[in-house]
Amino acid sequence: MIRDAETLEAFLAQITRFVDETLIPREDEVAESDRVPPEVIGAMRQLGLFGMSIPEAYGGLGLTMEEEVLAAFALGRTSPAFRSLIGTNNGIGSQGIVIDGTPAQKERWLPRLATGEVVGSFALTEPDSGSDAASLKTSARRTPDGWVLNGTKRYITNAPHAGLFTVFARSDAAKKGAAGVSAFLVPAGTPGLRLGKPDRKMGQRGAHTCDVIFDECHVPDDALLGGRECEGFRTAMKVLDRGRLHISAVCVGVATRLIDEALRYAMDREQFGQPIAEFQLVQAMLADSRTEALAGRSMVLETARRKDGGANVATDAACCKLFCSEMVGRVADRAVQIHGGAGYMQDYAVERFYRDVRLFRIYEGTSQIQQLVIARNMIREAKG
Ligand code: COS
Repeated sequence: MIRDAETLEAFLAQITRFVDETLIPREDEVAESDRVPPEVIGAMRQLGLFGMSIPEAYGGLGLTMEEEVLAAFALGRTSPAFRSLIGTNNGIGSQGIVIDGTPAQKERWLPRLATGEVVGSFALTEPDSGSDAASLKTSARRTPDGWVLNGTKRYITNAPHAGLFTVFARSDAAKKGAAGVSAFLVPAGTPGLRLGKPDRKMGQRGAHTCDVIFDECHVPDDALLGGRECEGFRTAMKVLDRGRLHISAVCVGVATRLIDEALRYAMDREQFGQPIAEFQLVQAMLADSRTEALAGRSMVLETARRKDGGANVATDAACCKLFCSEMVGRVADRAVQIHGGAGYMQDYAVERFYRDVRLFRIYEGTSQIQQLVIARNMIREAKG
């Protein structure tokens, strides 16, 4: 439900201009230096990009899901490292508070997350708990005035920059699996919280992850998200439903960029006396990519609209994440193929994107977890 078409159009045009004029020209620099320049972060803050999904009452733009995916299509046209920086504040790093936070927690954190003054991070994964998120071992022990956290979180996006961590920990050891998990809001700098070394990743240079280690880390009572014990796992799942739709939209945006790169190259590059775009086998790759990107775009928009209408889209968000992340992998592969030897060289953007997009099939739930969620929900619905 787009509330104001004219304002939205102006906002999207602004993002597109920013992507074309500021972000795309600096992609190589970011990949080489492994760092997004501070002035670019400043410009992102100015545009309100950190607070797209945070309600207006707390200083965000309060975009609907449909508006947010349209913005993500536009932002996806550049290096995912830029999007990653604002990704957690719009998604997994803020939505737990938006969905389940107490009024005081919202007041305290959302305005600063919306401006980007604070970067939010989502600490769920652990060394021994990835896809099986409910098996997490980080513990939360009750004290007279709060909780003490112990454990290690792994591959935590934006942890090196984060001012706030939403941490999932087992607060009731007697309850097995998901039932014993609570969520805590832990500010960076809390004694007992420290960061591991930055991870050395395959791609998405400029976006950073690392371990977050809790060693007798004491937090007060009001750090418990929503003030409710043992609700953490459900919160995590709700946050991921929304996040999966956003990531799907980013995949569509990246696919659009890759298709542009492949088409431009195919029209310029001549072999056998003509541009390779004239060859039907190259045309087939271009056409398949365009078709799949359109399918992805359509399913993301449709699901976002249904979510805005109040529907439960857990299954369809998983369908979108499954299809769009796999789709952009195929599109990136074809883009490299169309570039031939050049596609294997770092001088061409497709080489970098090929590595960058690999992560989409893994984080916020692997493709196999999406399949599991979809099929389980189908069976559940059929049973009534
Ligand atoms: N919305 C709200 N609640 C949900 C939910 C959703 N989308 N999905 C599950 N829940 C609830 C369930 O209803 C259940 O609550 P009740 O016991 O009150 O019924 C609880 O959460 C546990 O759910 P479930 O039994 O399905 O948990 P499982 O351990 O069997 O598995 C999967 C859940 C595998 C789906 C989950 O662990 C998962 O998503 N894993 C991937 C994690 C992930 O994406 N990691 C990426 C890192 S974060 S970037």
